[in-house]
Amino acid sequence: MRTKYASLVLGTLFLLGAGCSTAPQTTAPAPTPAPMPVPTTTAPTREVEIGLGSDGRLDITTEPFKVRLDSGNFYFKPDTITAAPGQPIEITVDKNAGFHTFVIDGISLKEIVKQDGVISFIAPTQPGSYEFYCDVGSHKAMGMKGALVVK
Ligand SMILES: [Cu+2]
Repeated sequence: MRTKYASLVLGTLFLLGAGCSTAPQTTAPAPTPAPMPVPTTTAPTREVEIGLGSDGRLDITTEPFKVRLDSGNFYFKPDTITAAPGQPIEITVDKNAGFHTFVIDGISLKEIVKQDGVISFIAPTQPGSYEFYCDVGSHKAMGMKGALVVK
């Protein structure tokens, strides 16, 4: 009984629908198809550092820039390190006397300087001069500072 009633309703709906189709049709614009999902590739990614070279052209640098550093009371030698934007930098501490740190605020770098230790970081992508210094006591005021020049 219940099934019969349901089929009757469906039949009525069908008839109503058929009736509608005989009415003059308005040409509605076809709905725009949904954009196809772009398949994600699972190709292995390789990280590269990208910056603008001094000539303004795209410069891709992957080789770390190696620096040998002397850290003493109270100096860093050299006191200027020049690197390309986004270039990996690898500082090997050749000599260290006393307890010192190597800090660059602009990139939140703070490392304890150790004899024969390596300080690795990525140069900022924004060209400019970034101060590096030792934040122990008044070492910075006594001369333990320098500049990382990114250009
Ligand atoms: Cu120091």
